[in-house]
Amino acid sequence: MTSDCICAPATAPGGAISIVRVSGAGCLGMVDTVVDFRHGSAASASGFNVKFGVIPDLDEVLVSVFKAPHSYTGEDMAEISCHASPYIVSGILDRLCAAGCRLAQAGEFTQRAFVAGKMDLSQAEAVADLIASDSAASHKMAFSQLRGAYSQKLHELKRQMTELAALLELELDFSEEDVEFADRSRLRGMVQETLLEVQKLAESFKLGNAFKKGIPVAIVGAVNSGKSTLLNALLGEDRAIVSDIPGTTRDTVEEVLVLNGVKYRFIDTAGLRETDETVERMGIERSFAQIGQASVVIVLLDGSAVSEDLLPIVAAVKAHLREDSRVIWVRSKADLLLGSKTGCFDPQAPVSGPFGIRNEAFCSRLGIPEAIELSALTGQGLDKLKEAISKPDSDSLAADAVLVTNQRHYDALRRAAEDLNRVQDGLEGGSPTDLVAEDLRSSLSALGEIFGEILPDDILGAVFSRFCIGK
Ligand SMILES: Nc1nc2c(ncn2[C@@H]2O[C@H](COP(=O)(O)OP(=O)(O)OP(=O)(O)O)[C@@H](O)[C@H]2O)c(=O)[nH]1
Ligand SMILES: [Mg+2]
Repeated sequence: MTSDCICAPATAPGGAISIVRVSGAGCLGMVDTVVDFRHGSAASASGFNVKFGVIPDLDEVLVSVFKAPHSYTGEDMAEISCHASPYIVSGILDRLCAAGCRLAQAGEFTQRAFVAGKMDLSQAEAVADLIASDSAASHKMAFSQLRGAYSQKLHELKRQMTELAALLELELDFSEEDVEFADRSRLRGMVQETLLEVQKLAESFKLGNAFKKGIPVAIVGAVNSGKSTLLNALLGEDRAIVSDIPGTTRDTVEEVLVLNGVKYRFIDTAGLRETDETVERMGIERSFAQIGQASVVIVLLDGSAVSEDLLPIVAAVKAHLREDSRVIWVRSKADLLLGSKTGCFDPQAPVSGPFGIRNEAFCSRLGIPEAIELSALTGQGLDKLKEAISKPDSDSLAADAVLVTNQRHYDALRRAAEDLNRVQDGLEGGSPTDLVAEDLRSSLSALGEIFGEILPDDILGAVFSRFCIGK
């Protein structure tokens, strides 16, 4: 274990109180040279202790003392709570350094906790994610990873694979006698089961990553269909330029919004229409690209337009949609619909004509399953739209499934799956047992990388450099 003592501010500038953290064997003696305690000393304190003290000519402080091994890093530690003046904080750090500490690097406290076996690497990464979490979804995923739900799932998979490896090794031991010791069909069943679980976990990265970074939602439709007005209504502010001139939005405009605890990246796009104008054409190409990339696509169809005129828009959107994206069809400008003062469609109104057509007829003419009637101007239908966007995501988040949120884990899981695939092929094709066992070992070590069991120092360094100083 590293024996030098490190110190760092653990709180960001601002606020009323700041905390300076110190860790390492002998650090409490260094704290004693900096702080005059009214009773006793930090070094002589036992277990966990909070002590009042004075730093001469600088500040009055409260020092929380944590004796090894019952601390975050597993080493002797102290947290000095002082008044939040940058002058005081740097003064304390100067004095601690003069007493023998050095300034900690980013993530060094958590790295020590990992080295001391206080947490595995995936839990250490969850600490950084927890600090960065900005929605109920990202917080929930980071917190459950920190509490070990994710590690438990991986340990279970590892246990299954170790069992497999043991069966294969057993066969290897008896190979000279030319006997197939393990029951190959049972082995195949176990590999298949484990492979499916590893693949499922790897696939969950798409959702987990989207929850963490914000699920992309594209707002698309013909020019003047009300896309920018809708973005502004969702945000509750005038973010995008709105005008009755068709082709107002030329480039994509992106804003983040949290709905039902889930973070979304709303992307307003250039309106779709035939044009020879080069810049507008480029904007429209970007709109098509967004349709292909977004997880959720809101298609605005001007409810006051002649529905047949919208057919090319529906066709163009469908042609660019990804198979796994969610489409929400919206009949916009619902306040303009005939027979409606409030914006609600009057069921007694005629079923044909540009303004009077009922929603069901509107949808069936366009060949779409259903459309939310919305007026971004009056707010009618806005809650229904928000619900349609966020309900499926908040439901899948509530399902308590273990989700992969980290690219490094995803890469390791994919490698583990590839190795297991080879194991499966090897068993099917009757490959020599030692080759199959080799692939199995390689898949086990890929899984072990997630916990940080076998990991080169440079990867460890890269993981911890994502942290802030003081964590
Ligand atoms: N009555 C009514 N008018 C609306 C509604 N939404 C937008 N408009 C009007 O429709 C016109 C076009 O609105 P925008 O939001 O700029 O439309 P857009 O789809 O972003 O248009 P482009 O950027 O040109 O593609 C503006 O005059 C808006 O005030 C609505 O719900 N009801
Ligand atoms: Mg616009």
